[in-house]
Amino acid sequence: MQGVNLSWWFLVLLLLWTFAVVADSASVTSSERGGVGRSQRRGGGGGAEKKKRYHRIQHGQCSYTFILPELDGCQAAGSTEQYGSARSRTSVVQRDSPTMDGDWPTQKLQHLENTMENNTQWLQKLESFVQKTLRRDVANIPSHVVHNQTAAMLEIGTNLLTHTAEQTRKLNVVEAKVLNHTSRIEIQLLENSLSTNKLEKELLLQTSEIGRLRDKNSRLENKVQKLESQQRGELEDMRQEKNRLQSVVRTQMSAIESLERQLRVASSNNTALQRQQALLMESVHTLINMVSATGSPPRSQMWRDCADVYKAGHSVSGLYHIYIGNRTEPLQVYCDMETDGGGWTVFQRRFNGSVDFQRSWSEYRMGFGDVLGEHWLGNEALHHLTSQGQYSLRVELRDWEGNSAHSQYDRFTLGSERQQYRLYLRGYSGTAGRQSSLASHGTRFSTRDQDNDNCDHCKCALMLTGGWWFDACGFSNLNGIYYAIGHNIRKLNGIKWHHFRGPSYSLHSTAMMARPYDF
Ligand SMILES: [Ca+2]
Repeated sequence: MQGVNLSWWFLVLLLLWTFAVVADSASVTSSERGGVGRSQRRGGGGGAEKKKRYHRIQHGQCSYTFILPELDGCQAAGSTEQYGSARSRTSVVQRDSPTMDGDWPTQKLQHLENTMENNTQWLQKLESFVQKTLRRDVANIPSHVVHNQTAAMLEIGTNLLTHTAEQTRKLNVVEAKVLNHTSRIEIQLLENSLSTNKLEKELLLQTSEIGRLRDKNSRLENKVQKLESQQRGELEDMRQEKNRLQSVVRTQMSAIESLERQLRVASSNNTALQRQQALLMESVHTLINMVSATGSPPRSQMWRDCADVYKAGHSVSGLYHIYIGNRTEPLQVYCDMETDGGGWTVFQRRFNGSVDFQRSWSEYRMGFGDVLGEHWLGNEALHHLTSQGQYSLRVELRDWEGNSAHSQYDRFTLGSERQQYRLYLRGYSGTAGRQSSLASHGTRFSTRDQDNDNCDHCKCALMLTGGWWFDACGFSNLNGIYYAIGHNIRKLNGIKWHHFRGPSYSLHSTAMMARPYDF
């Protein structure tokens, strides 16, 4: 009986030790989840009790308490706990959280598998030992003791199996988690490598783009530098050109000033010559008076105009002497004895441009030119002629194409010099336009030195040249500049009769003549 008891106790001790090892393995898994070790064999979780393990067995009326030392090498430190078996086999198990070492799940699994295998071997050994011991001692053991021990053993075995199944389930869960985690990490790694590739490609693209932009920038800088140098050159050229033009302008200005000085001298000379001419004319008139006083013709031959000459039997056009206004001195005139019945006293003729009609007031008053050629009889003589009675006016015109036309006025009177030789006309007819090109309402005579026109802000005699009855400035000027053929178009200051050939056509020949209205 004593031998049976000793064997039994030995068996219980072995079972408890095995159970402690299995409980350690279980606590590894439990601690992985952050939980507190829940081994039912542990007699509480106090700090001091961690060094020792208490196991209590009830056997009939007696209870037995076993105190087992903690296994060597079991330490808890930080995130890692080390567990040692009875054979000092150690392994490292890491927590579920991701760590730097990728092999820890494999190691942990290996460790757990090894532990389970050891446990299984120990269980098998225990079973065989128990069977042997039981067989040897079973005859000596009372049947109720055997029953009790067998029940306790079965209970322990069942607990061990349950625990093993639980461990296996947990192992599966851990394995699945590890696999999930690994695949997640792999996927993440793959994604990371993909995005890294993408970023590298983008980086390459950006680098090439930056290089391209740098090239472009350098090209543009070169271009800008070229343009700047070109502009500098052009600016320099323009500056030189400007200086040259300024010097030319200065030269021109000095030339103009000297010309103006010469012009002033020439005009003063001209005035002196005019004075000399007037003196000579007075001398000539005095001589004519003296001659006529000595030998004046008979009263019957003192014709007042060319109509009288015509009536006296002279029907050939030419130079005749007439005595206007009972004057004693004769006046040489050209008589037209052919046009419209003859008897016309001509006071203006132009046909070749041989005489300059750009004359002063006094010259137009006294008359100028050659009586047989181009001439102006004189405003004073004309005033006296038209004051003798009722006179008509006829204007003969011819253009450069050989066309002739005329304008005729039934009534023609010229005022005195005090009236600025005002022109009065009435009764227009003729072929040189359906209306008169001469103003008929008392237009005054103007020359370059006497502005009597109706233009308030201009001098028609200066613009259109010659002496004439300028209105403002009117439709005619037969005393303008004589332009030769080919130069007579688009000339506003030529010999103009607006209603015959327009405002800018300069005519070939003209004649103005007077004749008594009742001729
Ligand atoms: Ca004026």
